[in-house]
Amino acid sequence: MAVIASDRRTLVVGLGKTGLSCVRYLTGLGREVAVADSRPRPPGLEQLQQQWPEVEVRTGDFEPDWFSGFNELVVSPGIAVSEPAIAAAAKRGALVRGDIDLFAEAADAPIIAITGSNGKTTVTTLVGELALACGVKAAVGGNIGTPALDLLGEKPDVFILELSSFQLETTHELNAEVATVLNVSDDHMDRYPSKMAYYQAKQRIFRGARNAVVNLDDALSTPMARDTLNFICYGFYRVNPETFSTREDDEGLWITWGLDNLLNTRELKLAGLHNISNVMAALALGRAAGWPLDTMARAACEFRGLPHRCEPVGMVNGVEFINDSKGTNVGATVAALDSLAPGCERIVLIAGGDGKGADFSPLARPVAEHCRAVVLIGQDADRIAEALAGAVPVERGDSMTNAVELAARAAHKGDRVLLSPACASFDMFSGYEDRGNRFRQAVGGL
Ligand code: UMA
Ligand code: ADP
Repeated sequence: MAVIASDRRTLVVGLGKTGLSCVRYLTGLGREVAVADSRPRPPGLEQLQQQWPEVEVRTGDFEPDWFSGFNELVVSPGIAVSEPAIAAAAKRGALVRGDIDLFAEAADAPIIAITGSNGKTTVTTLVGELALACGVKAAVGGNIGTPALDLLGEKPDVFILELSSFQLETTHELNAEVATVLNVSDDHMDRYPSKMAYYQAKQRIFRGARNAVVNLDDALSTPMARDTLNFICYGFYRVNPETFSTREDDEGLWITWGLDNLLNTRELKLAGLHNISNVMAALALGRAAGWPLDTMARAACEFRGLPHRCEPVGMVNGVEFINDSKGTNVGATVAALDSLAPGCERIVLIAGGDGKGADFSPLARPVAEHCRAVVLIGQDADRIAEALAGAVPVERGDSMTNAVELAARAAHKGDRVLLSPACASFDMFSGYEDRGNRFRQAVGGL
């Protein structure tokens, strides 16, 4: 590749997966880059020093003076742009952007972009499966795992991106073929000054988009600026032309497209109403991309879902244990409780961890309606107990093993024990997978 002379010095802020992908991409274009990370030994440091020894790296506290020597900052999602050194550079006129902004500039295939407080990974993975079934070569990445810039080399027919509010904050113009905000409920309130700021970050996904997929059951999913956007809508019990919806008859609940039944939800391997909503969203995204409906419907029925998301992990003494460790905010746990209650007597909920500043009060209604008892773990156990206001008996677990034992003791035959923490896991575990795996192990040990 020809080296392009650069008139810009770029500082890559953050050296996680995203930072490395930015260095790889920018140095590949012949651009001069340096790296800053506030952690003393950030992940990827050794790889950076081996592969790009010429790239200057500074670790530890951000130095505003050093930052001011750059006219472009590419900031990783784990770092808020309100960080004083970044805010000062922006004030001075530096361009502050993220990896998705770089990606959008370079992408040479249509982008399907998915955000939302919950269901992003499920819908992104499912849209990838639909593409495969339709014979479309798709590159799937973003918040789901592979940094977007690392997808460019795949030369796909379509990019399918899961995007977080953090990634969207630093994206100026995504220009997606189709974009969606699946739903909005509180999350990351430790990072945003207000709910509005979080909501506005999500709305940036529609910038420059051609089509929007809109969830009629969540008003906050509608694009604020809609002039040039074509809408494809979905929602429960709203049968209408150009809409994915549901209708019930003696054969059960159908997903419809326009006035026609498309698939019977009994054929789905995914469980729960929230997953029917996810399937409608995925079909609508595929429809906007021009993929055939019947092939998509067949592929949706084959999709088994992902681990740690309402995943059955065992049956002990007539009690079913369900791992929803990825339920890391209040909205996810409300959805899990409402979705799983119809299939059992009562639920014993295990919840708690780091609530990221959330308001737990929306848990009170589904807990009172569906739960026999609640076992709380982690740093925000007291705040959750307060929000539940004595609706059902509450116990404290001091480890996952202890919590599972307490929950098993409280449960009756025909109940479900559900781990759906409504919180991040980092106060007790290395991540949601670790938390879910320990739950599974504890169930195995009963
Ligand atoms: N950090 C510092 N100082 C720094 C840089 C980072 O303390 O200078 C910390 C951050 O606060 C964070 C951690 O390091 O706790 C990782 O941040 P990062 O930006 O380096 O993360 P990456 O390794 O680049 O991974 C990111 C996404 N991580 C975050 O948004 C925190 C990954 O999503 C994503 O898969 C990856 O880019 C590829 O696109 C993970 C995530 O937790 C799964 N996302 C959040 C969520 O889903 O709720 C938004
Ligand atoms: P994300 O990537 O947005 O975190 P996931 O697909 O990983 O979403 O699902 C995370 C959790 O959110 C699941 O454990 C499930 O309980 C819940 N969930 C999934 N889809 C939805 C939805 N459409 N509405 C509400 N909650 C959902």
